[in-house]
Amino acid sequence: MNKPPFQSGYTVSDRNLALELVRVTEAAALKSFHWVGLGKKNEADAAAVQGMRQAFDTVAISGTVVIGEGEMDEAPMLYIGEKVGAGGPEMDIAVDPLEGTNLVAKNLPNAITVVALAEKGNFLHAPDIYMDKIAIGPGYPEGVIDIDNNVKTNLMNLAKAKKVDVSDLTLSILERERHEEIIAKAREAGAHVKLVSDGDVASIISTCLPKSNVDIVIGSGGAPEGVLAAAALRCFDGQMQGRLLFENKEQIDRARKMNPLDPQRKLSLHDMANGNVLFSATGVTNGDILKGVRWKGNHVWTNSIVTRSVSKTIRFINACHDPRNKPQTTI
Ligand code: VTB
Ligand code: MG
Ligand code: MG
Repeated sequence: MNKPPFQSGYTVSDRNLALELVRVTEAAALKSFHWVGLGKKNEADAAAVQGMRQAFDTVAISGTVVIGEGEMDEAPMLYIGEKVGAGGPEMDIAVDPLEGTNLVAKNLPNAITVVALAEKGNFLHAPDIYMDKIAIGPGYPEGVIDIDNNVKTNLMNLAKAKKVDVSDLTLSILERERHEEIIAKAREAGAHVKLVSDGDVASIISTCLPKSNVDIVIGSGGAPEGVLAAAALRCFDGQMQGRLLFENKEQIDRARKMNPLDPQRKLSLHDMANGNVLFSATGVTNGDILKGVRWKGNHVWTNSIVTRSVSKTIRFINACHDPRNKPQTTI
């Protein structure tokens, strides 16, 4: 195992922790890309989890997974409550080792590996249920979007703030039956609709980057993915709101135990990811925000994005890896 760089380890505000985090998402991507297009989403996911888990062992932190692969009895690694890191300051960790397992299985765009860090107690403890989400990129006045407004109103307010017509806006949404009404209403209002089969974290990030035409993301997806997207948007200065979608009272009671505040309230970015936040993602398949893993001869290329809420610097990191030089636990 690598020695921690400092005796005391990293705190969330140490800027070089960002590079360590890139190694973690790279490690997950370098393991899972072997499964691209093989139709085996669980194997791809397991490989990503293994890569990510190993890479954490070399980082000088004491992390606790708060958004992870499930409960202790349902996930062998990176389960909620699991301790990761080589030792150091305590912090909370949110992971989706492979966001878009289907995308890898089918070799479709936008599969990414994702990690976010925050100081203890600063991530929403989101149960594995759905969350209603609405998100836009940076540069708009606060309050342009509201999860309680209908889709037409949100589109009109955004168009006004952007000084364009609704017909100049693109809304990205997961292609699901439950979204049929939103899709119809958005088209009725004149917006372009981009349907994606999976991966709303990448969609939400894409509202913040000039690499895509996506202006707004609306609709429900995984609640853990909502927290990860919120962590990203804290760093990119985007806007987002969420609301957990409970199916029964048992789920509500459970969420209430995990979080002190009313779990059914409208969630702001800061309700989901507060304080100092770090975010890193690496592309597995080519996508709107990142290139996927590519291999040429003995070299494997990765493309990652890493950012910190304190500086809001957005770094894209291209790396060329030579797997022959990498012992199992280091990337
Ligand atoms: C959501 C979305 C993810 O899977 O969790 C989705 O947030 C699952 O939704 O980005 P369904 O149950 O409707 O399929 C992703 O698309 C990929 O993990
Ligand atoms: Mg996952
Ligand atoms: Mg996911």
